[in-house]
Amino acid sequence: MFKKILIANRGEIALRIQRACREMGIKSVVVYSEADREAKYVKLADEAVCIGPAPSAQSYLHMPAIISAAEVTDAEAIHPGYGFLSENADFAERVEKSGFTFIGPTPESIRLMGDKVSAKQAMIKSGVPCVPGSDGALPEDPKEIVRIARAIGYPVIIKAAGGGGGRGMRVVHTEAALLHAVQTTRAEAGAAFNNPAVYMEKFLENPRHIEIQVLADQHRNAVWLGERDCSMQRRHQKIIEEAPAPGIPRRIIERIGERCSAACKKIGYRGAGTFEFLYENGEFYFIEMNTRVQVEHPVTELVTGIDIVQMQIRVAAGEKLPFTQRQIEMRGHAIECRINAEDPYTFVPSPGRITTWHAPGGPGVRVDSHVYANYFVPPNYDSMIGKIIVHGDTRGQALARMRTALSETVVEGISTNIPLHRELMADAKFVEGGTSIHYLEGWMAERKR
Ligand code: MV4
Repeated sequence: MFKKILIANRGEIALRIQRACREMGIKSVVVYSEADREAKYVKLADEAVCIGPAPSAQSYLHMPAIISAAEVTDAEAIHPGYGFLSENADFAERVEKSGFTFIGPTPESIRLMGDKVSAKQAMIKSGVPCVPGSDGALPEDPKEIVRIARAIGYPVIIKAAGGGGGRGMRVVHTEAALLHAVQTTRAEAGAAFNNPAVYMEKFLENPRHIEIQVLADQHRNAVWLGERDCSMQRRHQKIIEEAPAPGIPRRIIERIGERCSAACKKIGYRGAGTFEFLYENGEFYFIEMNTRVQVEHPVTELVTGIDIVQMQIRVAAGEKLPFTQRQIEMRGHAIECRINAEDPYTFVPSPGRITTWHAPGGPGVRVDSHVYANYFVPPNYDSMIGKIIVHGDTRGQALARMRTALSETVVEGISTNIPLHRELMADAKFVEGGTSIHYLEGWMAERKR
């Protein structure tokens, strides 16, 4: 096992990874920008290295600074967390070429999944059901494009191969709008991702976003750890996640979970990963794979009892997964609310000094946060200041625990979205379960302040 790991990230996930290291007897080095000097995880780390000024391009995205920090501190491995460089194949490659272990998949896997066209082709080959669409990237020939769209049937969606997470897509409802949409998406994709390739899918009008968590080791073992329902989102920012997904029959989930673990074996995947699906009318359709630990991983940890971050570290060190699929049991229900420093009505970020911070507690309540009273939320990064995650025997108990937890939470000095979460935990449709990806935006349009 590693003796020392460098954590190439900030915020709550830097603290989360540090806690995993500490429990495993591994020393941790954190890197931080000048804006994060007073962050708790910087104070708590065994070692801390300042890697540059506040703008992430000059700090958390600056590969040479991070690799130098690993060199001067004698770290053996680098954990990228989520965001920043976590899904950057070039970074993974440079980490490994510099003699460190990248805690994550191989650069080849990251590259395969980073290109959404090659990802989808790999999934089709591996038996994972995908959204019906073009066979690979769209050709240049306009006649061919029209023919493909007719075969799929309108509405269709044009997506950039280099996009993902909601970037670089365009819905097309009629043939009259098709070619212009393809052209525009191509141009934007070329500029944004340096890759003009686009592909086409049937546009699913009212799906849910369900994802499957997987873990794989370097010995061809792979398991799936259940699903998460991440449909409560606004502008591709998830705000509530839960496990299991309400109302989906277990046999359907099991069938798709088995397909995901089989695909991991087939492509030689290692580490933690997430298969993202759209779920509509009882069917799962693969859209993308994330090759990192995700913000919402704790809901899976609470229902499985498995520490996903520790598992990432163990499999990166070459250990075998310490359990088989049959030994994984899902228990109860977990819900996560992301706490953002933002106006609860306008969603405008609200950085600044936190004057009061009272975190909730009690049975089945977990708080993953790096902030504290008198902490200054810097304006330079995303606005998430923590997550409240609850677990209960049933979804009803988890909801009740979340309501209590939210009622106990006090944050002063900045605005947060806690009032929004309080309203949503009382919303009849959310409480019923099974809302689609469009529910939150519709709810907000109707909402009264
Ligand atoms: C789709 C879709 C409908 N049909 N693909 C958005 C993010 C990216 N991961 C894929 N996305 C979508 N792809 C087809 N064929 C609708 C979305 C989508 C979405 C997906 C997941 C979560 C939130 C979303 C919000 C709007 C659109």
